[in-house]
Amino acid sequence: MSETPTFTPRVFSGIQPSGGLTLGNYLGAMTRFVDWQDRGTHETIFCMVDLHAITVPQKPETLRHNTRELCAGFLAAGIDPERSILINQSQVPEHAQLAWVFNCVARMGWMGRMTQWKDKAGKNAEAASLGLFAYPALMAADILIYKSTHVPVGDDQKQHLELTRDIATKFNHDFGVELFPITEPVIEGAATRVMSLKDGTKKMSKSDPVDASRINLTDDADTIARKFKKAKTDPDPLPGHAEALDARPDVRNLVNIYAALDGRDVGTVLAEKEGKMLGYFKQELADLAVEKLSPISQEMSRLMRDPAEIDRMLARGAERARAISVPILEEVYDVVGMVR
Ligand code: AQP
Repeated sequence: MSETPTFTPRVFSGIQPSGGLTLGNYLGAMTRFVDWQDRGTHETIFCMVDLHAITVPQKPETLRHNTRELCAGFLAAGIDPERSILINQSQVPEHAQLAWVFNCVARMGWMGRMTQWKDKAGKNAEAASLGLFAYPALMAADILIYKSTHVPVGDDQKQHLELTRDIATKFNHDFGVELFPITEPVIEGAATRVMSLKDGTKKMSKSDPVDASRINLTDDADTIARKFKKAKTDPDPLPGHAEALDARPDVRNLVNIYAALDGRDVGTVLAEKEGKMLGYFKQELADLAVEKLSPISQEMSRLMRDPAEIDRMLARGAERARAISVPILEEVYDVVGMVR
């Protein structure tokens, strides 16, 4: 009997440069990435997934700008390009090469069931790009081209990670190997799903046409305060425990954001703030958000003054990433039967 292989403990995660970073990306993803890096138990690889961004139309100059700005966001939030590998996906071609192999492993039915595909393609699936449909196979390749063992993400990515596990399992089974690990999704923290400020049942999203629905990491203090002030809520005061927020999704969202920004759990926050009116709480929330986010946005603008330095950093990241991804792709090609 063959022994189960042990995989290098390795964390991978990515963010699309499809717009500016939101508070949802920051709390649901970025702060978790920094935790993993600082824990030092795993190799950490973080990626600007520019190939994912073009599954919907992007203006080339805007995409370049957003990729650099996202890189500045990673750095400003605390990702250290020495301790972590920081890359943009298109500079590591093995992602796309493995994605093709996975396109041939994944089944049409699996892809058709993805809620993100149904949401984004909507009723007009005929007009959506083939890339949007195949998106989860590329995401599986992003993760598995490094044989990543752990992937920290927001709650919305859960289904894509299950699909990544299905692809790894099917590949290993079809070829009688144990080449890929069955990656663990890591969805943790007080803000795994930050909701729109205008609709507490809808995810805060960088491509939402309504800017007031989200906090952008580049928003200034006045804008942050105004957006929280105008966030949808109800006239009741804050309750003393979390269950009482079950029927109040808009208020629950603001409390979750407060707890995540303050590094405390929702129960502790509510025990302290019970009975406060929402107008007052929104002001406190705005002050806390400005305190936490303005050093990040200031650092992002400083870094964006030297885009050539960002490009150099990304080229160096790609070199380090390829030292891992090239041998893994070769292993895959050998297993699949490619002559090389
Ligand atoms: N609202 C959110 N709450 C918590 N986590 C979130 N993430 C995104 N939105 C929230 C997490 O951020 C990481 C990167 O996501 P992404 O930007 O690559 O893709 P997305 O999930 O599709 O995010 P958007 O903002 O909705 O982008 P668009 O509008 O371009 O589709 C992931 O870990 C995600 O879970």
